[in-house]
Amino acid sequence: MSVQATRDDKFSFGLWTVGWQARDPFGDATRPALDPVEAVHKLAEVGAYGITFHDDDLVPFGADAQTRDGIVAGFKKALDETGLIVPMITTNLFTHPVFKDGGFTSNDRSVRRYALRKVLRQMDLGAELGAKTLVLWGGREGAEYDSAKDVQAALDRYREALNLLAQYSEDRGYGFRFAIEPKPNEPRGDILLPTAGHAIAFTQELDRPELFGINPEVGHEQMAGLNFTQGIAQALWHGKLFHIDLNGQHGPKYDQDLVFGHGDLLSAFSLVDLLENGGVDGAPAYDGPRHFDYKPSRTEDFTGVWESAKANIRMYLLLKERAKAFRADPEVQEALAAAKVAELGTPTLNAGETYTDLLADRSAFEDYDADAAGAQGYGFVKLNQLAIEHVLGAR
Ligand SMILES: [Mn+2]
Repeated sequence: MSVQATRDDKFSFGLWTVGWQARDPFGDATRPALDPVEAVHKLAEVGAYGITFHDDDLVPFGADAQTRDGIVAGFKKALDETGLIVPMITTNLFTHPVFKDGGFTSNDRSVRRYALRKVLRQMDLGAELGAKTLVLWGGREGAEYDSAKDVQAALDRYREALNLLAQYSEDRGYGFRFAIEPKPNEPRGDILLPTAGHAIAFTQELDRPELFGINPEVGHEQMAGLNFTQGIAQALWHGKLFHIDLNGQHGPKYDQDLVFGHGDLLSAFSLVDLLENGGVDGAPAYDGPRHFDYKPSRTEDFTGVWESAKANIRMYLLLKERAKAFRADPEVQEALAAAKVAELGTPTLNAGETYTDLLADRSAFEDYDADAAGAQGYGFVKLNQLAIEHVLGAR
């Protein structure tokens, strides 16, 4: 099947994904460092429209000003040459040992002040490159031991930090929107704001809640045993899906960061169906970057790295095509109708109906045949079988 990415597909990759040297807790790097300029050119070739990065992905931690300026200039030149954009930036508050107890929520106040300065500096660079979204992955914000962290105080400090970032963006006219990326654990034993739901609730406590949403990642929610598609649907419902990280994961275990669709394929299908067809009248429900945050497996050389980058894009486009075919199939439409899927869109009360009217409606209760309603079949299995047959290309 021929599927070709265009800029309108808005595929983007983190510099840290294709640039991952494949160090893991048990083994050394299996690949050399990747020049960010080469990453820009290669990603443009495979069909990406954007590249994203942590400050330290582009400029090594602690580099002097002259080195930094030279690297940034080279990177900008590559962006100009390829037309790639930087839709999102993020800050590394996890690699250096200074952050071993977190950035914004370290028990050590001087670390928290340093973390804020590091993010403000990355916001300056991001704004210069036209980025509109700042992702906040607080991988070190957490604890291994309940006695070691006052979680309520940590949330106060988290809020203090995020309010400051929003104020800075407003005062400088940067126009950032902020997307919190939840993860339940790894590298910390337990991470603060562990799921999409926790993070959405937290945004409501900020000074400017409308500037804060989430950046859910497939594998992170699945590590917690949660249904990713359902989490995305709720984020959309709250107006909080500011960004999305696509990858693959096989259930609750270490963070696998596989190619999108190489983990739970059926969940990937329902996710793409939601993103592409779940809006009003079947329009896309989400128009932001389709951002791949995966890791090319440690077994791969650079040929494998670029094959895996292409695989992410191809998986998304194939699933998009499969979802369109699913929606267009008359038998699926019949099964959807039999399953009353659209009926859930009808309000439970009539327009203007009050509880007094409901209490007066004998057909709703006194004369209602609950046994007959309880005996009906919904036909959900048949509908799901049709979905899977479309995923398999059997229809
Ligand atoms: Mn991520």
